[in-house]
Amino acid sequence: MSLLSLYDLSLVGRHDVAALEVADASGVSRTFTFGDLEARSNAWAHVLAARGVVAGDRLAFCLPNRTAVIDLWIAAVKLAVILVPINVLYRGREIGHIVGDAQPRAVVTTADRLADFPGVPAWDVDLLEAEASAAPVDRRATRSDASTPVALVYTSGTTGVAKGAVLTQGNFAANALALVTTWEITAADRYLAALPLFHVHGLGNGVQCWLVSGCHMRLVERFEHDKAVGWFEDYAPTLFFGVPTMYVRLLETPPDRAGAIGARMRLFVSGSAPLPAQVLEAFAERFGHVILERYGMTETLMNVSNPLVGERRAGTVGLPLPMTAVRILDESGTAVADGETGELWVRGPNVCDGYWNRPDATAAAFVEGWFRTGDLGTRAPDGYITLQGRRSDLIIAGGFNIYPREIEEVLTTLPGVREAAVVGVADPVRGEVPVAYLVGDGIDAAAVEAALRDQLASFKVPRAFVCVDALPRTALGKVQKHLLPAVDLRR
Ligand code: MCA
Ligand code: AMP
Repeated sequence: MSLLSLYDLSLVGRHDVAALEVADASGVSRTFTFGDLEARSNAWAHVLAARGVVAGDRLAFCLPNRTAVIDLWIAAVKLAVILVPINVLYRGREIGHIVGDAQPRAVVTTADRLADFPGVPAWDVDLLEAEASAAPVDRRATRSDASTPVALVYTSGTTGVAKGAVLTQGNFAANALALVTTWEITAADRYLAALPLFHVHGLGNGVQCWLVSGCHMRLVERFEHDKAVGWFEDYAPTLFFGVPTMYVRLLETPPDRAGAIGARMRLFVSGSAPLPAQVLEAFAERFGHVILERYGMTETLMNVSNPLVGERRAGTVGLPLPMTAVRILDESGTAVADGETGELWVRGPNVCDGYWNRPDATAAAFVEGWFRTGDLGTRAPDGYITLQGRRSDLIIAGGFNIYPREIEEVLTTLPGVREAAVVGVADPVRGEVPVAYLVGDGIDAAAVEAALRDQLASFKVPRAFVCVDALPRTALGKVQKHLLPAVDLRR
């Protein structure tokens, strides 16, 4: 429980200050002050209320990064509405699950995707924007506090079924205050926002640190590795948050240009997936900055971070953030000794209250106020925490999470496929990519791939399909994925 609500923190007293620059798809740049954003979000609040949206309603969005996501977010805070972000890469099956579970009042999306949300009203974002441009701009606010839910963010469980983490205004406020303090983000910073706003890395860390610090933000529609260097040169950011894949891509920058970018930067932060030590080292060599790695989860926002001042230790995620407590426990719930591996349990005002509609999953994940992360780690005698993998077989590709079980379930519905096992294979750019092993008769790999592309987000489609006679199993029938034949995925 936190004493702070997001509503109290955002947009206070900086109305004349330049806040945001957004390049639309045609490359035309628009700029806004915090006062503009206050007025725009008020107008959006009027528009949504006129369409019947009330406090406590869920309202989904499936949008690339654009100003409307910011307007929607601030308007949702003002109306005490619960936003449900949907990954733009999701397809029918993934969308159907989220919409069925969250029961949103509507989904805000682009005109080309209006037909992708059966059973729920789909609202064209351009129409809403046009309505907002003619709406009143006086503040229309519903009383809310730290305990008011503001986002329902779906994250896959070990069962392959995504669960909605109910995140409150207090969770986001506490997270932003911890990060702004720890990473010393001030109004003088310039933040280049290239992370998708449908995940908490971009939304919780990026947008909230921007609003709370009052710094300047440039929002791009999505990270495009062939344009990224140009953005750094043109915008001259001081702050960048990314996933390891983005840093791997940035290593392609010629040394002289990388050096010039590094000279103007203050801080590069990485998270969402492990940052390989050699990437950290190569990046330091090229850009003159040691990337600051931190660790978080959708359910908890950020938990642990390397320090701004002091050693940023390669391969570790650093020390618990202010207000967050971390315990490392063995299977029996006893604290392990320094250097021993155990599961990370966390507690703090950043941690969500539970899962939407899932009292069973909530009860399993929360024990006496502590959240069981499912991540395994060790603590060094000086406090630095190193992640050592997970209790489940989560695959992280480019910072997007993939649960093998979900892909295996789809695979076994396809003609000829009797059994399937999906594993993560190391990839130099994405970190890991999925590979499928199939048992069956007359399997047509191209048809299997096409069927998966139709049903699942593109990053979940296995990079290779390997037919095997049988899956290696234990005496109890559990698939021994580590015994599957290796596959060479050289690019
Ligand atoms: C990727 N693609 C996208 C997007 N991102 N399409 C639309 N919008 C996007 N935002 C698609 C591409 O069309 C392409 O599809 C494929 O993904 C790879 O694209 P490519 O340009 O080759 O990208 P890349 O250079 O490999 O980089 C991928 C990426 C992306 C931009 C790094 O993976 C990404 O945005 N990752 C961030 C994920 C994230 O924010 N995670 C945070 C989760 P096709 O395959 O069909 O060609 S929150 C979390 O984990 C916790 C809380 C934490 O700790 O942060
Ligand atoms: P999500 O379900 O998208 O919130 O992903 C959260 C998971 O990403 C965590 O439980 C970790 O397994 C992983 N993760 C986040 N940050 C890091 C990091 N710095 N290093 C390794 N894994 C990470």
